[in-house]
Amino acid sequence: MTDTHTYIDIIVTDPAPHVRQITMNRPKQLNALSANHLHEIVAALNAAADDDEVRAVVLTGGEKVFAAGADLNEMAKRDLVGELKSERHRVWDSIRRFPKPLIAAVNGFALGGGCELAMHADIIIAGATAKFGQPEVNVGIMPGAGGTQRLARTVGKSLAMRMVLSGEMIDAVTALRSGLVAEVTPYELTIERAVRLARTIAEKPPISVRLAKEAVLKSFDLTLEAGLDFERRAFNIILATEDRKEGVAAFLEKRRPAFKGR
Ligand code: CO8
Repeated sequence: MTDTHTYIDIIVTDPAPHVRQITMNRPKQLNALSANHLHEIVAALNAAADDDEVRAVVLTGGEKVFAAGADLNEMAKRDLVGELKSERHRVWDSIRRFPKPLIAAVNGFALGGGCELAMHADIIIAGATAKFGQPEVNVGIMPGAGGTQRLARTVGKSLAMRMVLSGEMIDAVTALRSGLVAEVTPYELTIERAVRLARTIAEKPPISVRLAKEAVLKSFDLTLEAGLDFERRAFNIILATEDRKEGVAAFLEKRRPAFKGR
């Protein structure tokens, strides 16, 4: 089933079997994340979550920019009272809770909220031109969508501090070395590689993938003991699936498995 919503700021396509692609498309504003833009991304993710045909999602932007952060025209109007009443955090929570594999394919700038959005993905594939940064201090604010927490957990304290306190950007090679991204590709191949990876993941048993994603994410929140406990329970749940029987049987019978997602 394709996504039948009408969008203004994003383009939704199905580039491969079981793979959905969400392309941010506000080129004049460098994909700045306005409230509508973020709502559309969440609507598309919700549609992908509800669609059994979709097993992995690629989120990408343009050639020169993934996303240049919060929309600074909207930011100019934000104040404390408005922020306290705002439901904005729910938008980010929805992205955080997206249950299927989410791959960010990043070319060009991923700045501020754009870098934070990329970090909400499970895997980041970066084009060689990618630049990541948390430049909020340059405009008198600080990261507000998880940048301080996710960056420190991902690249370590020193590099996170450098980026958050100075606003300096890092290039794709530094992002790879620091573990922010999984792979660097020539920029013209970034989306193709991300879709291929999504396709590989989409061929795996969906329940295994879903619980494995959840288990890896738990490692950011839980103690090792609690995380191992979660993993053990998730593993036991998977033992009850038809796909587990099919996977092992196919291996022993030397054929390709046909996973059904149950
Ligand atoms: N918001 C609104 N418009 C923007 C933004 C933005 N974040 N970034 C660029 N634009 C607009 C520019 O105003 C310009 O518009 P116009 O053509 O009408 O003058 C157009 O996009 C092109 O921009 P530039 O001319 O500046 O393009 P350059 O190629 O020279 O520079 C840069 C590209 C380096 C990306 C530069 O545009 C830049 O530094 N942008 C701002 C980046 C930034 O500071 N981002 C952080 C914003 S704060 C934030 O993200 C806080 C997150 C908090 C929670 C998340 C909420 C979503």
